[in-house]
Amino acid sequence: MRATGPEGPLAAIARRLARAEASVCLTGAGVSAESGIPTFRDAATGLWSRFDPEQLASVDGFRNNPNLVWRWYRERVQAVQDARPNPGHIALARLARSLEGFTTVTQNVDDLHERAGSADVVHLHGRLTAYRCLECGTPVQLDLAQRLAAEPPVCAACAGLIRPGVVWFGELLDANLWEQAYAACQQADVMLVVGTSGLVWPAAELPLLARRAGAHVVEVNPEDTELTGWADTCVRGRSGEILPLLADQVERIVS
Ligand code: BV8
Ligand code: ZN
Repeated sequence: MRATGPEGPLAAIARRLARAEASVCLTGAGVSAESGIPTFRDAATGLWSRFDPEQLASVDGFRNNPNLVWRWYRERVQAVQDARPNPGHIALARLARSLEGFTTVTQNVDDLHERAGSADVVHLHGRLTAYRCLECGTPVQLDLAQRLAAEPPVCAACAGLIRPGVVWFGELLDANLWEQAYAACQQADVMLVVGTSGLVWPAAELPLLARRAGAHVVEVNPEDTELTGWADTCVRGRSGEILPLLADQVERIVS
């Protein structure tokens, strides 16, 4: 079912969520867009608009030009530092408090879900706050000054370069996190898919898995995406506008 305005299907989605035994939300860069964090594919401001993802978000890219890749991440660390959770992040934390068995899975590496109050967020693609040695894998804690340094620090144990703890293209996702996300989608009665173009695999497979396991899949996005075909309901609009309305409706039912 497609809907143009947010007021249409939200009551029906809220009722589904309220009676669901388990529900899951998959978010992408779009949920952080209204916090001022550029998405990847927005032509004008998109992070990729100036660079090729393989050139930046990959081991080879980092090995070939560590300072360029480090500075790209430094830009994002600063942007996230300056950003605040938007009403969309806050609404997802509200839903998690109102509903039994609500799991938040994100492709984002920022911590805006956590800063909005979401707990146990499954970060499929890692986090900007985690760092480790490219060579020996030793995890390192970096303070903000170190994360904003002009060049990557080096490992105390082996003098290898320190890299961001994110999943780069061509790298495997953490098996445990993938298992958590997979299980949440298999068990979900309702799946919200918010702010993702559905272009990056295997995360893009999750809505399909949920649907095949019987979930009602809801897409929240201003435009059609690769995942629109798998959605039962499409709510066209910005997450910062739609999700608070949905959380209001759910809170009215469950309170
Ligand atoms: C892997 C961390 C096994 C780093 C990221 C199968 C088919 C095709 C390709 C592959 C495949 N399997 C593997 C691949 C290769 C690759 C891949 O998928 N490539 C793509 C480009 C085709 N996948 C991998 O390499 C994965 N690893 O599969 O391992 C393996 C191992 C070896 C060899 C083969 C396989 C690892 C992928 C992880 C990459 N790391 N991030 C970093 O962040 O720098 S991906 C990165 O891009 C993000 O994490 C995110 O996942 C993705 C961006 O996607 P979105 O979040 O959707 O953002 P986007 O800008 O695209 O869209 C924004 C959306 O928001 C839009 O729809 C827009 O309309 C909407 N929006 C805008 N404003 C709002 C809004 N929505 C709501 N409200 C708003 N206000
Ligand atoms: Zn090392």
